Order: sequence, then structure tokens, then C-alpha cells
Amino acid sequence: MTTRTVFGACPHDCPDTCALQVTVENERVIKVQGRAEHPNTHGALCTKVSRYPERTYHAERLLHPLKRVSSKTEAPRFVQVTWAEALADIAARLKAIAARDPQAIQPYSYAGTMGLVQGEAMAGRLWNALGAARLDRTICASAGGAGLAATYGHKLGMHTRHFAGAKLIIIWGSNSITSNLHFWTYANQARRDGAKLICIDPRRTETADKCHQHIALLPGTDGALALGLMHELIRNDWLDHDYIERHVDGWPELREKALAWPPERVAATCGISADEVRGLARDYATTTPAAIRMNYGLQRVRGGGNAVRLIALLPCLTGAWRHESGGALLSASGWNAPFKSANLERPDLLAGRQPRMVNMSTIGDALLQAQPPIEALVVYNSNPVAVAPESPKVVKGFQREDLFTVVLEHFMTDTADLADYVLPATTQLEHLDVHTSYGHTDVLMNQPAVQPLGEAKSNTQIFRELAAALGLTDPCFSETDEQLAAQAFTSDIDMALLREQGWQPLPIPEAPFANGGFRTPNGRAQAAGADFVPNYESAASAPELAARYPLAMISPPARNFLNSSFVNVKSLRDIEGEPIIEMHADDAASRQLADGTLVAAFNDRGRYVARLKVSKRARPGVVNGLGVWWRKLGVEGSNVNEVTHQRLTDMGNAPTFYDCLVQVEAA
Ligand SMILES: Nc1nc2c(c(=O)[nH]1)N[C@H]1C(S)=C(S)[C@@H](COP(=O)(O)OP(=O)(O)OC[C@H]3O[C@@H](n4cnc5c(=O)[nH]c(N)nc54)[C@H](O)[C@@H]3O)O[C@H]1N2
Ligand SMILES: Nc1nc2c(c(=O)[nH]1)N[C@H]1C(S)=C(S)[C@@H](COP(=O)(O)OP(=O)(O)OC[C@H]3O[C@@H](n4cnc5c(=O)[nH]c(N)nc54)[C@H](O)[C@@H]3O)O[C@H]1N2
Ligand SMILES: [Mo]
Repeated sequence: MTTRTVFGACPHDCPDTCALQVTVENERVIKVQGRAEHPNTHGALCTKVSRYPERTYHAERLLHPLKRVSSKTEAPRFVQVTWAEALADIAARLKAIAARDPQAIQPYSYAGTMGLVQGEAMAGRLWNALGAARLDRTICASAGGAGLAATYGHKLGMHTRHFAGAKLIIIWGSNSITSNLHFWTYANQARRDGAKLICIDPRRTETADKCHQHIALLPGTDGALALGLMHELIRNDWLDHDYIERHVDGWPELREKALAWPPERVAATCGISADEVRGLARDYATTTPAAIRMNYGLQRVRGGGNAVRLIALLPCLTGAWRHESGGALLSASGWNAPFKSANLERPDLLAGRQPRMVNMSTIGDALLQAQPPIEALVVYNSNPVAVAPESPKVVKGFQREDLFTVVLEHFMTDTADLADYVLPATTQLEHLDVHTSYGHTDVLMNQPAVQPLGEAKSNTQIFRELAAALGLTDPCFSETDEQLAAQAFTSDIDMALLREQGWQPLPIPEAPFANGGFRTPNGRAQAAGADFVPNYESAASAPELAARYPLAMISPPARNFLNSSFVNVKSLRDIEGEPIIEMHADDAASRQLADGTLVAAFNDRGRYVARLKVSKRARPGVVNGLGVWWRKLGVEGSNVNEVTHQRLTDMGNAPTFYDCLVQVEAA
């Protein structure tokens, strides 16, 4: 028996980007653990990723290329074909389209793997060389990203580890125990050292359970709460005038806006009490150091970009940035200066062309309405039929018989079910990659632990072979994964060290904005223009709609899934049980709905069927439809995106999944 250990990196879309230790016995992975030596991972993995071998060796892993033999509207049927046949046919189809208009070819990808090599490296080269349509990758973080950029000039924030030294931590729009477990370790350490933890979230999450205080505001009202806190900072003169004068532009304008938000008005807008606003302001202003951990949960509403702007300004007003354990963090990805995406994706291959850009968050409308039409769709690292908003339209778009769809996948997802060709892709245990993180600030390397399973090929290899079949001869299409990885970074990253140790920290300042120095053109934080933007769908902003659909629905992540990944891993799905909608006892009673009833959440867009859980985790007026189930593993082939809509955020053109009104009735 031969046993060896391989160093890896978790590929999933999560701020933690853990360092992995993979145990291989007789050429089979038997264990995936967190590396004890890596500071942020400290030997611990979430339940999901510790089941990575179960996912990789899953009986339903795709191991051969498949070709569709049924229509797009009947039950999907596929036959196995050879790689040569699949690639030749795909290349012929794409070539014919490209000869007319390469912009009718649409790539669709997101962060199924966050790897820089298996992400957009070889794929980006292919699309750029062809002149295919571009994709605006907005589905997760672009509202908050735009909010941070407008305020600080970039996606920047505190060191995760310095949260351990804070005396007050506000966990704002984040269920950290579910979605950012290794941050929670630092928050817990702060709590043991006497810090107060406050959670701001419409849902009483497992994280809220463990905080000292939970403020259950209505979804999409965070901007109003931030303005209310500013109101109290002004009225009580809890401002750091020196910091504001030196490092903030536009404060007089924002100050006027904040003065219009006394605690009573905030309370009415947010559905909380005025005392909660006053108490939170007092805690925030009078505790040093005070740190805010935002997550993307709060920016999936119409005003998401502005909400992030307003919250990000709070530490500028109190001078919390003066301390390494004070300030705020939403994303740390702006510290990744050594990452050189252009080396990988080669936008120079566009040679001056500017193909149209399609927003991934409105793929439903794009497939049904774009002019000229999308004729071919190549999907990798994403499951849009499950995760994109307003799935009735997404499904309809994918069902177009005149659409040629290729899906690179590990499994027969809802999206793969609607493909013309399904190509088997390798998992993180079978390919090489390099990673940055949006939580901590280390760069990681993932070594392949075993050979590809069956006939699976890595994304890079599939795109290499597709480029060859399309007759593209640029030498960049022959580069190996090693060569791609080596070009991903500037010389600040020592590839030899990365190979040997598995990770390398980026040099970033301990208290980055203690003396200002934001990444804006003049180095000052920008406050002008930030304001509360109400939801598209709420009782206050759309009373007629709310009369028909009185419940706000949010659809935050289920702990044992990662977006729609892992839903097909039985041991994890068994923990989640079945799709559920959490509802407050008062809302259930007024609808005469008992716990455990099969219910439908519906609106003009669609109907989502799930089991009702009468629960203290839901506040009155808000239902929680935990995401994101595969439609075909859900009830009546539906999931929560049946009811979400395709309208976009105030900044960043992002989706507004949590800005959604429904009614709930027995199914
Ligand atoms: N286990 C697990 N981990 C994950 C993910 C997953 O699906 N499962 N997803 C990953 C991804 S893709 C991302 S982007 C990251 C971050 O993923 P996020 O989706 O940001 O996850 P959370 O940090 O849990 O934030 C969601 C929280 O925001 C709350 N929320 C909803 N609406 C509002 C609102 O209007 N205001 C406020 N204040 N709170 C609101 C929800 O109730 C929920 O508790 O996590 C990653 N980690
Ligand atoms: N209602 C609602 N909808 C949401 C959200 C929500 O909170 N509520 N969250 C949104 C957010 S934050 C995000 S980020 C998106 C995420 O949406 P997606 O990025 O689509 O994420 P996943 O659903 O995890 O699907 C990723 C797919 O990539 C595949 N994959 C993984 N690695 C590889 C690989 O190496 N090669 C190939 N070819 N495939 C691979 C996996 O098998 C998986 O099926 O969903 C969004 N949708
Ligand atoms: Mo995300």
C-alpha cells in the first residue's frame, strides 16, 4: 500500500479559501483535511469540504462526454460519445456561428472553482481570440464591490485575524458560522476576551444565536440603519472630527442626509425599535476598537451598493480605522495586487474588438430577448438554471431548440440537463491551480492529488483542445497549467515557495487606513452621493404589490450546501433534509398554516414549493427560503429562484435576490 500527502486549496466560492491536506492511498483520495500549519485554516474544514472525497467519487460523477438525443422540453436523454466526436461537432457548430457573428457565442461561468487557472485562463484566451460575447460576472458581489470602490477606491478592508483583538464586532448581513467559518474563530476569540458581538440580519441565524445581541431588521433597510447610526454619532458628538477632516470627502452633504434619520424614522423603516438604533450607536461609538464584518448578504437588494457605502463610512466617522482591530471588512480581494489576470485571459487577443457584454444576472431575459440572439452558450463553473434569478425565464431560455448549449460539469445539474453536449470536468483533486482569497490575504496553490477520473479533463485541457479544433494556432493555447500558474502573479509571489509550502501571505499593512491613504484618486474616503435606496419590492415602496404579496422573502445559503454545489451529495442533503421555508408563528397562524405543511411561496413570476417550518429564525413579515436546491431534487421541480426577479442593484448591476415579495399558501 502506498500512502502520500498532497497540499491543496479549497476551490469553493467562500471567503475562507482553506489550505488542504489530501491523503492518497493506492491512488485514491481517502481523506481531505484542513492544514494545521496554515494560519487561517488552522486544521479545520467545514462539513461540506471534509466530504470532498464523497463528492469526487460520487456514483453519478460525469466520466464521459455526452450528447443530447431528446428535445429540450422532454425528459433529458443523452448518449455517450467520444471526445473526438464531441469536440469536432462542437467546433463545427461554433465555427459556423463565429463566421457570421462571434458575438452570438456566449460564455457563462462563475466561481464553481475560484481557481485562477481553471477559471478564466484558457477559457478567456479562447473567447478573446474568437471575439465571443463577454460576460458581466455580477451574480454575487458586484453591488458591494462597486460600493467599496466608490468609498475606498478598491475592495479593501481589515485583516481577518485582527478581528480577534476587537472589543465590539458587528456582524452585518453575514451568517458567519455558515459562510465564513474561519472568521467566526477570530470573532469567538474576541468574545472570550470580552468583546461584545452584535448580529444585524433579518434571520435569526445560528450566528445570531451565538451573538450577545441580534437586530432583526427588514431586508434591504441597512442603509437607513447606517444613516440612523450617523444621526446619533452627530447628535452625541461621537465623531472623530480630526479623522473626518483629514481623510473624508463629502461629509457635510452626508451629514445633512443623516440628520433627516432620527431613531424613530429608522425604526419605522427597518421594523426595529428606536432603542435598538440608539443602543447600537452608543455601543459602536463608545467601544474601541470596533470592527464591522459585512458580508454579501446585505447587498442583494436594490440599494445594496449604497448600503455598503454607508456602512463602510462608519469607521471613518468614528476613527475606528486608527486601530488594527477597528474598521470594516467586506472583501479583501483588492489587496491581491500581484494577481495579473491579463496574463491569463489575454484581452490583447481581442485586437481592438469590443464584443457585446451580457449581464449574467439577467441571463433569462438575455436568452429570450437579446438582439441579435444568443446562438451558442458555453457554461462552465456555474449552474445558472438553479442559481440565476427568475428561473422560469432562465429555463425557457435554455429550452430554446435553436440554442446550442455546451456544459462542462462534474454532475448532471439542472443546467447540464438542458445541454446539447455535456463534457466531464475534473475536480480540484485532479487538477492544478492557484488561488487568491477574498477573506484572508494569502495566495495558495493546489496540486493535483490523483489522475482525472474516467475520461474527465480539466477546463483548461477542454478549452485547449477546443481551440485546436477551431483552428486557433496562437502558441498561448499550448501552454500547460504549470505555465499558466506561473504567469498568474508578479514576481512578488515566489512560485517555488508556493509549490513547497502551499501558501504565501501577501504583504499588507496591519492598520491599513490608520492615517487615511484610501485608494481613491485623492486618498480620501468618498461620502458624497451615498444615500438610502429603498427596495423594489416592500410594503413601503410598492404598497399595491405588497397587498397581494405581503411577505418579504430572502433566500440565504443553507449551511451544508455551497450555492447549488453539494446538493447532490447525499450525506449533506440528508442533514438539510428537504427544501424549507421558515415562517414566524404569527404569520403562520394568520394563514392557518401548521408547521410541516407543504406550502407554496408564489408571486406573479412563479411558485416555489417547500416544507413550512414555523420557526423563531423568521421575523414577522419575512420568510426565509434557504437556498439553493437543485430544482430536480426539490419539490415539484422548483427552487427558490422561481420567485426572484431580474431587476438590478443601484450600483454594480447585480441581482436583487433578497428584494422579493411573495404570498405563502398550502400547496
Ligand atoms: N455554507 C455556505 N457557505 C457559503 C456559501 C453557501 O452557499 N453556503 N456561499 C458562499 C458565497 S457565494 C458567498 S458570496 C459568501 C457570502 O455569502 P452570503 O450569501 O453573503 O452569506 P452570508 O454571509 O451567510 O450572508 C447572508 C446573510 O445575510 C442575511 N440577509 C439577507 N438579507 C439581508 C439584508 O437585507 N440585510 C442584512 N443585514 N442581512 C441580510 C441572510 O439572512 C444571511 O444570514 O459565502 C460563501 N460561503
Ligand atoms: N436565490 C438565491 N440565489 C443565489 C444566491 C442566493 O443567496 N439566493 N447566491 C448567489 C451567489 S452569492 C452566487 S456566488 C451564485 C453562485 O452560482 P454558481 O457560481 O453557479 O455556483 P454553484 O451553484 O455552486 O455552481 C457551480 C458549478 O460549478 C461546477 N464546478 C465546480 N468546479 C468545476 C470545475 O473545475 N470545472 C467545471 N467545469 N465545473 C466545475 C460545480 O459542479 C457546480 O455545479 O448563486 C447566486 N444565486
Ligand atoms: Mo457568492
